[in-house]
Amino acid sequence: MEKIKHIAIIMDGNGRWAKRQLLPRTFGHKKGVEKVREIAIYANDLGIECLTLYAFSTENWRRPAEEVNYLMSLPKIFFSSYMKEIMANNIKIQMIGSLEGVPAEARKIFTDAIEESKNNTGMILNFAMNYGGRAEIVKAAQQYAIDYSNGSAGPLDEELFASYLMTKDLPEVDLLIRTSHELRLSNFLLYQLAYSEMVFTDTLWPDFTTDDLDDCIDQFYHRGRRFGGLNETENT
Ligand code: V0D
Repeated sequence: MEKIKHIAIIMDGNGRWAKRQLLPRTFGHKKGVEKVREIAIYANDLGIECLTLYAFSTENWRRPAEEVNYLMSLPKIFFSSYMKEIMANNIKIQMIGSLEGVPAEARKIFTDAIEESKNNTGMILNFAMNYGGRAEIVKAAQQYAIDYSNGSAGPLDEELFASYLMTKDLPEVDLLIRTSHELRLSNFLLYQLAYSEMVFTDTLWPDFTTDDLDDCIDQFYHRGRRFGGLNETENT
């Protein structure tokens, strides 16, 4: 079985976790940030090439202003607490989606972290920020149409189309994990998840541990991925 290169996680359940402890939702997000550190360091130690985290969706803007403001303060909390450790672990920060609408301070913290870590050669810690899968596909189609009409692109196939996506330089997503028992994709990585294994766990993101990540990875290796073809035990 081929090695896992790319894991994507929808980090759901921070609000629910806080509610259960009768704490404000922001406490759940704060705890969620600590989990980003723990899981990223661990995934890098495992030799995972890329970890994509769905941090903030285009739909999250509709939450109460107070919560959105708090979410916008998280990059500062995260990078001021952990950037040293990220650098010491040779982790490279990247993002997909857009920083449009993000307050200037948060945007700068993010772009500085990307710049500072750009020569690191360990795991890519890729934040999906303001990301929407349909918007990504539409944008790719628009850009291809422009390139085709001015002669700079040839006929379209799957590989060429993938080169118009924001994940163009990343390995295929092998495993998608969604925490907090929501069984939806919520407009995340629609094109990229075509052949991914998916693990949905009841664990809330602030409770998610390195053991839970091991469990998800075990599930991946215990499912024979067939890409629609036949595997070794099913070839008669
Ligand atoms: C903690 C899921 C938004 C659980 C959601 C970098 C993990 C909340 C952002 C964010 C985090 C805001 C502005 C920006 C980039 C990202 C974010 C982190 C964690 C750590 F420019 N939510 N969020 N960033 N969490």
